[in-house]
Amino acid sequence: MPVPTSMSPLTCATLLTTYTEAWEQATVHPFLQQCQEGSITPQQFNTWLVQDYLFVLEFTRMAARLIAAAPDVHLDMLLGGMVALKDELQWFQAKAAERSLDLTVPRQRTCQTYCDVMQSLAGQPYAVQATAFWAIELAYNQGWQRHSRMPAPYDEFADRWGNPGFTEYVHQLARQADSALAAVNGAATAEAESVFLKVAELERDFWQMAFEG
Ligand code: HMH
Repeated sequence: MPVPTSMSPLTCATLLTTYTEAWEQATVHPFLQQCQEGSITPQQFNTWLVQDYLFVLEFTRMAARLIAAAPDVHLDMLLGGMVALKDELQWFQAKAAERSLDLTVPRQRTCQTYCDVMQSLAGQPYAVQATAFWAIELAYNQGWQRHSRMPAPYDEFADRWGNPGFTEYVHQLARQADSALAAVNGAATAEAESVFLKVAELERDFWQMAFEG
């Protein structure tokens, strides 16, 4: 059932309690379970690594559009996120080099669909973009955290998105998304809700894509 919008504004917390099942599927997956068990194959892990790099390239452009649409008081947080993405892209390049992986490969279908969805948010109100941005970061924060501790070499990956600083960053993103959602009409609220569900579905599909190698 959709979140009732007439009584109170949509919030990030409400989305999580309304769509627990979809969120569970976005953040609990055999791919992550097998990283935790140490039984994921290099082929599976490397597929994830390369495709996620391609994802983060497009996510960086989504972050830029979010910044362009943001109110003044939200810029500081989002610029911090942008600095983290600069570091993350270089880190992905280093991890790929260690494994002799070619990053100039085509996007797989699920990665392509996810990138298309991120691009399609360009014309949406800031509140919708902010909700999607929070959901995307939360998916990795919770997905990696829920499968910690991981054995080497996966612990480095789990820590990147599961560490307390990143958790705090995701909380701040929720606060900013909530404040934007409090100021929009029903149509934008409905769009934010539908984008949240889309993100949940694509996160599940992305793990599945990597799992299939
Ligand atoms: C697929 N979702 C996916 N990749 C990521 N790196 C994140 C979320 C978080 O940044």
